[in-house]
This record gives sequence, C-alpha cells and structure tokens, in this order.
Amino acid sequence: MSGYFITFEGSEGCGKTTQIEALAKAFSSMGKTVVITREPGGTLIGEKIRNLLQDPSYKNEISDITELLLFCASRAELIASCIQPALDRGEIVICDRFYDSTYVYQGLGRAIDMDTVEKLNQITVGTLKPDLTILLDLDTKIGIQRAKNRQSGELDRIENESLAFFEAVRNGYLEIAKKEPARFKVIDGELNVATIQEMIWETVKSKFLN
Ligand code: T5A
Repeated sequence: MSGYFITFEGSEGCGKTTQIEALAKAFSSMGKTVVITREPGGTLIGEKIRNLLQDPSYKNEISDITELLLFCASRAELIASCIQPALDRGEIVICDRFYDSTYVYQGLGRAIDMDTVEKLNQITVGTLKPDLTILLDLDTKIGIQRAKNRQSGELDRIENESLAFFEAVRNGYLEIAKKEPARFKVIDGELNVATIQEMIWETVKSKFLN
C-alpha cells in the first residue's frame, strides 16, 4: 500500500510551515499517520547540509553548482531514509519544499542550465513525484518582510538574495503550476491563515478522501 505525498512550495515567508502544521493536525484528528518533513533537512545529514546552505557567513563560499549538489544530496538522503519508507508503510508524507524548489531557485534564480538541473533531479528522485503540491503564491516583498519579522530582522544566506532573484522564483513557480494543473493547487498567500487552511483542506478532501 502506498500513502500520499504532499509538498508545499512558495517563496520566502509565504506561510508553508504554518499551513503544514494545520494540515497535519487535520489528518491526525482523522486517525491518519502523518510524517512532516522539510528540505533541505529532515535527516541527520540533511540538517547539517541545511546549516551549511543557510549560514550567511558562507555568502561567497558556495558556488552555484555546489549549492545545487548540496540540495540534491539532502533530498537523496531524505527520500531514502524518510519519505519512501513512510509512503511504503501507507502513511501521509507532507514535505516543506521538494524538487520544484530546485527548478526555480537553482534553475531560474541562479540560472543554472535546466538540462543539468533536470539530470540531477532524475538521479536524485527517480520516479518519485508528489501527488499534490500546494503553491502559496505571495508578493516577494511581503514574503521577505514576513521572514524578517519572524527572525528578528536576520536573513539567512539565500533570503539575502535580490528582489529580482525572488521575482524569478515566484514567476517560475507559477509557470510550473500552469504546466501541471493536476498536481498543483495555487493559493493566494495574502489571504488570512484560516481561509488558506480551509482551501487546502477542501483540495485535500476532494483529491484523497472522497
Ligand atoms: N531552497 C530550498 C533552494 O534554493 N533550493 C531547494 O531545492 C530547496 C529545497 C529553505 C531555503 O532553501 C531554498 C529556499 C529557501 O531559501 P527555509 O528556512 O525552509 O529555507 O525557508 P522557507 O521555506 O522560505 O521557510 P520560511 O520559514 O521562511 O517560510 P514559510 O514556512 O513559508 O512561512 P511561515 O509559515 O514560517 O510564515 C512566515 C511568517 O509569516 C506569518 C507566520 O506567522 C510567520 O511569522 N504568516 C502569515 N502572516 C499573514 N498572513 C498569512 N496568511 C500568514 N501565514 C504565515
């Protein structure tokens, strides 16, 4: 038996963590087993990679290709030790970011050749694909401001990128969602938390619970 694999995507501060917690509670209250995880991170090795990738003092120390490989390494470990085993047990896996993040942040934000990103993605994930991806679309400036407020003004290595970088990320997400309408649900991240929560639950119910 295979469970469901749900991913959340969006640019900085769009509200993924807030909504993932609410969705996991809703599933748990129905007696379903839910695994919440995140990228980069989610494993011992992945969390060490996350620290490397986010540390603002490494601003000029990580080349674009190294960054891409580190995100893929974290993902490979997460799939092998967490996501695939949980799906094989029939559980629900909710992941904060997955390979769509790599397409938009490294492929578009860093402008790494898409063939390279695609090849590495195939090596990293094989045939694994999310059953549903919730994209919380948010104005870039609002998202960065939210991230700043939450972290008392401190931004991590990637959050320090330019507005143009995050505009490319936002537009890239919307393009992917347009190409894969059966997998994506795009929700306006400026709506209030409760409304977004309800919209996500309606989407999940109609996709998995009917
Ligand atoms: N990355 C990741 C890549 O470049 N390539 C990759 O392949 C992968 C996997 C991850 C970084 O790595 C990059 C992308 C990222 O830069 P991260 O810390 O996980 O780093 O960063 P984010 O994913 O952006 O997570 P954040 O914690 O910054 O944002 P969330 O989780 O989207 O937002 P959340 O829920 O923490 O909310 C942020 C603030 O806004 C408020 C919350 O209370 C909180 O204070 N909020 C709202 N306010 C108003 N209205 C709403 N609807 C709100 N929802 C939440």
